[in-house]
Amino acid sequence: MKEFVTVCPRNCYSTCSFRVFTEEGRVKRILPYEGNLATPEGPCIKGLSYLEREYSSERIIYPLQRQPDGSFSRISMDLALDIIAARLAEAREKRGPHSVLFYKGSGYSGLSNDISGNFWRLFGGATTTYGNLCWPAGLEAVRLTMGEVKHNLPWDLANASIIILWGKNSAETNVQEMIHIEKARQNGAKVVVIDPRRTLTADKADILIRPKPGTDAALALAMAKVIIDRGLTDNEFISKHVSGFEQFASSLHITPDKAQEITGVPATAIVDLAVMAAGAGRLTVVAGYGLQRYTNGGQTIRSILSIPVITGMIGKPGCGFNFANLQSYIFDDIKEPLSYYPDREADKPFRRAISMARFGPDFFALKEPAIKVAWIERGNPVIQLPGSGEVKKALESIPFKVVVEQFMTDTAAIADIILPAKGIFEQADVVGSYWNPYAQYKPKVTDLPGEVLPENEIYRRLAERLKLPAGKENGIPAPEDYDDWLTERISHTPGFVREELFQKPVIPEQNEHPAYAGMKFATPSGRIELWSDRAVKLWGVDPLPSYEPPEDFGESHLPFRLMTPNIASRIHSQFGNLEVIKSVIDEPVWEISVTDARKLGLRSGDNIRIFNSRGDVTGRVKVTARVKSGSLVFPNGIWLGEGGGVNRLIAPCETDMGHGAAFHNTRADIEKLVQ
Ligand SMILES: Nc1nc2c(c(=O)[nH]1)N[C@H]1C(S)=C(S)[C@@H](COP(=O)(O)OP(=O)(O)OC[C@H]3O[C@@H](n4cnc5c(=O)[nH]c(N)nc54)[C@H](O)[C@@H]3O)O[C@H]1N2
Ligand SMILES: Nc1nc2c(c(=O)[nH]1)N[C@H]1C(S)=C(S)[C@@H](COP(=O)(O)OP(=O)(O)OC[C@H]3O[C@@H](n4cnc5c(=O)[nH]c(N)nc54)[C@H](O)[C@@H]3O)O[C@H]1N2
Ligand SMILES: [Mo]
Repeated sequence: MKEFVTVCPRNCYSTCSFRVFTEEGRVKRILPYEGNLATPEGPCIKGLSYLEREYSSERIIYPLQRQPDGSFSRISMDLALDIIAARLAEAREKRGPHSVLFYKGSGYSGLSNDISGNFWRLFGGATTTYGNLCWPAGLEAVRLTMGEVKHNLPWDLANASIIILWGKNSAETNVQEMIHIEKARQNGAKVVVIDPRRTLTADKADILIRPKPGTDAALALAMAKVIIDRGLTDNEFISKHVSGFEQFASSLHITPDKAQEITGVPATAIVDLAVMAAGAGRLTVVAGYGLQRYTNGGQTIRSILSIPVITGMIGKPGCGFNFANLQSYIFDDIKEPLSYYPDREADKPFRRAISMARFGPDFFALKEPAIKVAWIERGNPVIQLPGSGEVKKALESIPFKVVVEQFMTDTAAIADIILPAKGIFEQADVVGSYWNPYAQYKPKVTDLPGEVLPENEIYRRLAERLKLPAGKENGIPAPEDYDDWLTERISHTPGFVREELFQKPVIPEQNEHPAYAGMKFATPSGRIELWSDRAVKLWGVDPLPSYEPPEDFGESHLPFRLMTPNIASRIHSQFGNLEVIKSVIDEPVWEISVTDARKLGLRSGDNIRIFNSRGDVTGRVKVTARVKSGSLVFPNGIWLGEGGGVNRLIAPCETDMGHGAAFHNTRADIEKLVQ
């Protein structure tokens, strides 16, 4: 057997390294790779499932064309590309390049993703999306405050004396982090989870605090008030490195009693947690992404971040604020704040952009040119975007749609032509991460099956047909030039050497650990900014961290808040179709608290309809003590045919900063269906 070290390219914190063994060109075995200190125990069940995923009989490995009766038939790659090129040429000629929509999701991470952008620029531009479904409110909050978004190495958690997992469910979404949390516990650390749900992570914690969804800023600001009122701040750190502390301190009006009213957390617990955090010696706050998907999400992250800041827990081992570590996140330009802005200077001639979070309404508000061709890759917008009912209608209204996919997803199902997408083992790439500190090489391990082409070759062949100058020099390399292109691309990223990176995972030489140890903050003042003029200027929010109740979009009368978190067995809408995953999970259910179930006469297994002004879905109930009264919980990423489609209920609305999606603001009601 041949052995390779590779990496999982999914959009996941962990970005696990693992070893693969091939025999006769086929992957036979997957084992851990201990050389990556962040993920020494190897991948989770999803990583192991690549043995099935890549060879699944359901994988699309030939181009498919929609027939008049709605079914799909196999066509040759040449014919598929001829048809697509003709439609692209026609749209561009008649209405200009903005009549083509280029939509990319988060399904694959790697430097090769650049190539798509290179093609569309060469094409003359396209209509694209701005913002991001995932994390931008939090990224922007950290950037406003600290200047950059980074944190200590994952295994440094073992040095903390208190870890607060604030709205992060590591046991499901960053399984590898639990290794380091467990080490910390063995070293005597206390682990606190703050989550409205009792998660699998909470099961491993010492303390669970359950605020009402969307109220964490009130909790954090009350804690900051306790810390300041009791003189538990690090005054030397503040005077050297923090700006806006005086204004921040005098703005704090949420007392623990008031916070109890807002959050539902007992005032005594708030005081205890504040005193414990400030006295920890080494406090690491690990904030997740769920709690910033609210209309107050950015301000919530700024409020939580104020706690390690005023206690001086920055730039030291075992300390810090872990939201994202972009020090090895080398595969796109997300470090560049301007990339969030729809009118980004460099892109102006090329693109017209609509908000990802408001895709449906923005799409229907587009003026000339109307969208005539859509190109969708790496994403499943038909079920993953908020307001997905309208999104589906919008996409269906486009006369010609190309989807580059591995499986017959709900988005692929509305395509006119599906082009098969490459698998994880079939092309070399370099994968960064927002948690794992290593940049990692992903070697080509097996050949492409059927007529699958990697995106660079799809684009190169299309460029040829459109008489566009593709080639390595224009960032669309032919297969034989691809490795050179990759090497060249890496050489643009400081801190990486090809030879080293192609051999083993590499921590970039400029990786700062502990993060901010040099006490340099790339903010306008060069200090940590509790007061931020940019927050006002860019986003129109309060210059200081503050609490605004989450919006209810005129539906405060609906009794339930909808929570749609991620689960261990999937990455969003991926993996759930595999037999190995199906064999270990139950059907998705709507979790409801015991109190609410009693009130409504519901028992586990009952069928319900969940509805609000945007639509309805039906599903089965599970009554559980893990959910708070007033919450309804259903995972995101479930396919329509499996009873998913929860995003139909969700308002297409942006977060307060960063152009994120405020998924969790949604309210809904339920009714029991007669069995
Ligand atoms: N297995 C698996 N791993 C994944 C993913 C996956 O789909 N599956 N997705 C990857 C991606 S793209 C992302 S973005 C990350 C996301 O992973 P996380 O950062 O963990 O985010 P979520 O699962 O969205 O939410 C985390 C927790 O926030 C809680 N929460 C929701 N609202 C609030 C609130 O108002 N206050 C508080 N305190 N907590 C709240 C939820 O109950 C949930 O338990 O995971 C990555 N890793
Ligand atoms: N209600 C609700 N909705 C949510 C969220 C939530 O918390 N609640 N979370 C949001 C978040 S954080 C995220 S990140 C998004 C994720 O939503 P998306 O970005 O749409 O990601 P996935 O659902 O993972 O779908 C990615 C698709 O890419 C395909 N793919 C994989 N590899 C390749 C490749 O190499 N090439 C091509 N062309 N395709 C490939 C996969 O087969 C898969 O169908 O969902 C968001 N939606
Ligand atoms: Mo995400």
